[in-house]
Amino acid sequence: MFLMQTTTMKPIYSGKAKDLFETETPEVLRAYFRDSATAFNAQKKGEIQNKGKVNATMSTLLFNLLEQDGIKTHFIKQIADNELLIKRVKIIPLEVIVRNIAAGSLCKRLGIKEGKVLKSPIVEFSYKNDELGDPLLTRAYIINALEVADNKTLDIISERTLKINEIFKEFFLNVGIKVVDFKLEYGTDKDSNLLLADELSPDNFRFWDAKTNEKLDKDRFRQDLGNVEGAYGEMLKRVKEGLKNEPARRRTGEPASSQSYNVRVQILPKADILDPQGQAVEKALKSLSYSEVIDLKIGKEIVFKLKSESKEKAQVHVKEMCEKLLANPVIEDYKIEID
Ligand code: ADP
Ligand code: AIR
Ligand code: ASP
Repeated sequence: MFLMQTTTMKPIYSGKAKDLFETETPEVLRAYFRDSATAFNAQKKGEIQNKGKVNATMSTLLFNLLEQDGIKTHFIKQIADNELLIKRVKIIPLEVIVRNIAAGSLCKRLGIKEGKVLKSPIVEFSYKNDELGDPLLTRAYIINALEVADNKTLDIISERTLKINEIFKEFFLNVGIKVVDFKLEYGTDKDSNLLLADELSPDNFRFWDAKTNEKLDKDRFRQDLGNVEGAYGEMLKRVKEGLKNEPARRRTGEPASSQSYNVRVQILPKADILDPQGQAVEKALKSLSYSEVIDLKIGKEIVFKLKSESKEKAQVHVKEMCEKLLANPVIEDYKIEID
């Protein structure tokens, strides 16, 4: 029904990365993804070759993935390399951000080191307003000052965003990628249905390689890290690879090719932390004339088996376990061995 769209040439909206056009059908828009890139609320501008095509294609694949899991989105169809047909919505002017690992503005705001695994995923809301620098909002600001959503809508958005986060965390870990954080936009269609809108791409996600922590997203552009195009291309490749395993996982309801790994976690007090037990043993050894013993530390070793789809996924999960429970990262170092 939407295949024969003739479209107007003048965009009804031209944003920092996309142009929106009307079509013959009032409730359908055409989104054209450009190669232009901005950062820091358009203070930094540039081009990322092939970005439009990569972002339109990745959005298509990821919106489809979410739809299969029952998430309602604005996506209709990819009609060209750079172009999608989408359902027109009234965008709620909120940037809905979910974070699994500390990075970006959270680190700046709280002085936390980049890379800290958060105790549990955080959902936060910013005002989608470039002139004001997309300020962080409280619920009261949204409900009583801006009046752009009520409490119930925010509950639904938060719950849906966390579900999307779980889908993406699992999907990307299977292809060796950690989902650090991402930004979503929601809107309502003419029948007041709440739909996930905008795009799903390295422009609005932070993706790190699970093994090397290499950044594979727009931070390469923001921080002048080089090889921006390569990173975007690599992410599209991983998404395609992940989708090859998807049907099998969905049929069985089991994680794809789950296997068992032997895990060994060694925990020791940090170098500058007092270790009275270690000191006592060192002293005792010295009194037995083993004077060559220095810097003795006493720690613990935890061993277990772990079912996981991949070694990378196991590595990430065990690290999370260490940060949350097995070790005290303030005073203890840990070493993980998996085979
Ligand atoms: P920005 O406006 O932040 O510069 P873009 O260049 O990506 O961003 O422009 C796309 C615009 O389209 C965004 O403002 C986004 O909120 C809006 N948008 C996304 N999906 C829809 C939709 N289904 N209907 C209407 N507007 C949408
Ligand atoms: N984001 C926020 N505004 C625009 C975008 N794309 C995304 C970033 C990052 C997440 O939201 O790409 O994935 C959190 O951004 P920040 O800057 O708040 O840390
Ligand atoms: N907010 C987006 C970013 O930081 C775009 C922009 O700031 O211009 O990537």
